[in-house]
Amino acid sequence: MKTALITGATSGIGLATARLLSQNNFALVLCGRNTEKLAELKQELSEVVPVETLDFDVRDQDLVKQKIGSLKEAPFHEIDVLINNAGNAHGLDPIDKGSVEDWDAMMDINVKGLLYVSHAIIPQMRERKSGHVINIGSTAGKEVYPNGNVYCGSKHAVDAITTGMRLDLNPYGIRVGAVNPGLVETSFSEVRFKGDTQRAEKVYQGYKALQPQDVADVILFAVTRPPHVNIADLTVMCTAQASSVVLNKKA
Ligand code: 8X3
Repeated sequence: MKTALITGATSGIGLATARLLSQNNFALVLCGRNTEKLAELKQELSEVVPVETLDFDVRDQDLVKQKIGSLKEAPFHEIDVLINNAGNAHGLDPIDKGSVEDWDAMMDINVKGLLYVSHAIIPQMRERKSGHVINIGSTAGKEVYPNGNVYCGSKHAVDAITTGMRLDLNPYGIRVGAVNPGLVETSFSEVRFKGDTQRAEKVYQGYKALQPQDVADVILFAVTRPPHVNIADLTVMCTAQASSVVLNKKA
């Protein structure tokens, strides 16, 4: 049985991935900020596989280190698969009108948070000369769209960091890849628009967006390939979407 650690496991893509991996015999370390949801999830999924939960904000470097360092018992002490999923968007404003707090949040969570978690786990993978890291990027990491500025910047950083990780960890036989989703119907837009539910709902109206389960299917595929196969970079969009800026709402 392999052990997977998932950040941002209490909602959206992370939650769907946790459920799907539990059905596919992965022991799970589920990480998030919402302790209540983590507890519920532990109760639900530990009926199927061993589950441990860690509550931390990926922005808190010391806490990340401490919580991940507390995983001492089998099967949680060796992380075979790290899924760096925690991330979000704050605001959708032109660069001259953006808020510095929003920029900080996106860079701190999407970029630095991913690095803190990776920093806490990669050494054990290197020591064992095995492991698999999946970073959840975005189509926004491939293409910049109007008003996406800093969010797209953070996801472009994830894209570059994924390549960097793959290069640097190659000597140790550690697989590194990215899954880059386009529009996925989650609380993503509600967070981006700070609880403006109407504006958030509009993002997904008039076409069929990807569902979290669709992305979880892709992640499962990536983490269940034979040892000599590494899905290095995979972009997934809904059929209605041709790029970050071309969306056929009638499709
Ligand atoms: C989420 C997709 O198009 O809102 O990363 O940037 S998009």
